[in-house]
Amino acid sequence: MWLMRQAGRYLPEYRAIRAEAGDFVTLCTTPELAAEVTLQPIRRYGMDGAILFSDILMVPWALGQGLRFAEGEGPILDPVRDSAGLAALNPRQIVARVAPILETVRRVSAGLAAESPRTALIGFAGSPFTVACYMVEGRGGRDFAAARGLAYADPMLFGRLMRLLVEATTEYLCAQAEAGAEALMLFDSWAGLLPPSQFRRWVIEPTSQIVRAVRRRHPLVPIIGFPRLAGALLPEYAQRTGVGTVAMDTATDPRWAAAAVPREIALQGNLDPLAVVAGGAALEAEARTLLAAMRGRPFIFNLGHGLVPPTPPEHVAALVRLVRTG
Ligand code: 1CP
Repeated sequence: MWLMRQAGRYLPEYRAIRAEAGDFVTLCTTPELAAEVTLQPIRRYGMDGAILFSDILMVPWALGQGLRFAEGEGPILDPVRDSAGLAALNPRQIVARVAPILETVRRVSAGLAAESPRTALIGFAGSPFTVACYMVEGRGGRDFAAARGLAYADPMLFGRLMRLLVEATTEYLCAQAEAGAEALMLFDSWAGLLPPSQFRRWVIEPTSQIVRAVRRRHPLVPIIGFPRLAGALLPEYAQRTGVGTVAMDTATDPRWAAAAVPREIALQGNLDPLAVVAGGAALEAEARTLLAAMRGRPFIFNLGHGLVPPTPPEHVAALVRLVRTG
């Protein structure tokens, strides 16, 4: 068991370190602070997984794209929309530029060995499509029309951006494994915006390429894929990408997924983060229904999306107790 965004603004000890760091990119690139924030939820709850504290947008940052997080507005990037923008990105320097993040991985790895040796360290990256959404749009959003529009209007250019991201993401994930990450997760938060033909081309295909390339170098590191809002395409994603675990979003019926995804592939998910905000009987009922649906299968208890800032930390503690004791 672990929870997406288990480190973050709902924790007072996170807010204290965040204030000390000043801005979010500084927090992600200061190993001492990022390692501390990664370990905070482990100390509080004893989760089975510690997810590296970083962000999927650190790959565009490492490629040289301008990135900042405006207070209350989310990420702002200098949009990449033409070949000049693409040419300004430098995939060769990726491992050097992410050196502080790899140092965080080494520190967390040492910290877990000392404090919580049974907790697995999970490294991650965004999947190329979701990262491209932010790179082209230049900001967060709901429909990423500029990015999806570019994929139709100039598939050559969009394809070049995707190939660059496949290469950079592969190098980045392998470097995390070499620094001590024991499992890797690919977040494709906006995969569900695509119609099936585009989903196959921009989600399944690049994800399979990354999984194959990472496996060649790290055959034993488990890989979790999260194609959010994939809907009926979830089983196809599970079978064709080669991931060992598929993460279900909140909208997925876990009983359907248990029947549709082959048993050799583990499932992860998918409690509604708002049930954790509510707590009490509602939280307990949802958690029990999920556990019952997953009985007898390899399963990683998690949420269907990240914890939100209004979550009371004691509701997370109650959830951990319930999942542990059944
Ligand atoms: O302190 C703050 O104000 C920053 C809030 C925050 C946090 C805590 C951001 C900005 N990123 C993170 C950490 C983070 N992000 C982690 C590690 C911590 C953990 O899970 O415990 C991970 C794995 C992510 C991944 C991430 N970042 C995703 C994929 C998962 C998802 O939520 O769908 C995405 C889409 C992002 C982009 C991003 N980073 C931050 C924000 C506010 C956003 C969303 C922007 C938007 O689209 O509006």
